[in-house]
Amino acid sequence: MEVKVMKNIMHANDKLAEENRDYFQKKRIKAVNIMASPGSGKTSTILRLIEAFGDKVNVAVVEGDIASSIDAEKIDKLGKPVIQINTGGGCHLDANMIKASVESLNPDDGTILFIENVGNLVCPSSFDLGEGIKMVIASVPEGHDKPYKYTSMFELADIIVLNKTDLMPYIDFDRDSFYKGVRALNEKAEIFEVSCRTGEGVDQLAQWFLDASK
Ligand SMILES: Nc1nc2c(ncn2[C@@H]2O[C@H](COP(=O)(O)OP(=O)(O)OP(=O)(O)O)[C@@H](O)[C@H]2O)c(=O)[nH]1
Ligand SMILES: [Mg+2]
Repeated sequence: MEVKVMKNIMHANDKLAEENRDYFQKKRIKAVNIMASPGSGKTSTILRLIEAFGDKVNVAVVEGDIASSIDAEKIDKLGKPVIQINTGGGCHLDANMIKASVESLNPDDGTILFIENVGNLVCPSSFDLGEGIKMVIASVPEGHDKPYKYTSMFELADIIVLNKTDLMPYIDFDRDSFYKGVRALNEKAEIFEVSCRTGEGVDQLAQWFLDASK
């Protein structure tokens, strides 16, 4: 019985995700589902990318958190359209939440829509939002073993960002092991190393998004 209920939930979500995907395609909106641990640098990466894009592309943001509007306020300060979703305990966003957010944001054609999912490396990977790009952010202080432990995240990613590279000298992070773990699951994902603190690597990441949104 329990399994049946879960299947129904997933079916309903997938149906709405398909509707979102159609809408994004019609409007040439690049929706980016950003998945990562709490504190890995999801919001920092969005802020850096907005800065790097300048006026080259329209950006809108959906912020997902269990509580608070802290992240949305940071985006708002840069003058970009943003909606904060509070899941009230839920560990992931779903397609219905994105549908409602997009109806309210009404992004222009060609917008890059960043969707910051709730911080964790498990639940968000199971829920299709209708996005065109899945971005996973890992950060140096989390350790190089994350791809070995949280496989589905890394398996599904179109793009992987390794953030906080400025901390590399202080952390026992084995870069080769990290890459090996990622590549065992996912041969195709683009991997970028960045530091949102120093800005290193951000321009290359921004260019990837500009190319992807053409
Ligand atoms: N040293 C260093 N700190 C960083 C970097 N990127 C982000 N931080 C810091 O890491 C902390 C968390 O960054 P956020 O961008 O808020 O992380 P998040 O993934 O959005 O966090 P949640 O929304 O709470 O899940 C902040 O104190 C940032 O200043 C980086 O490249 N280097
Ligand atoms: Mg955040």
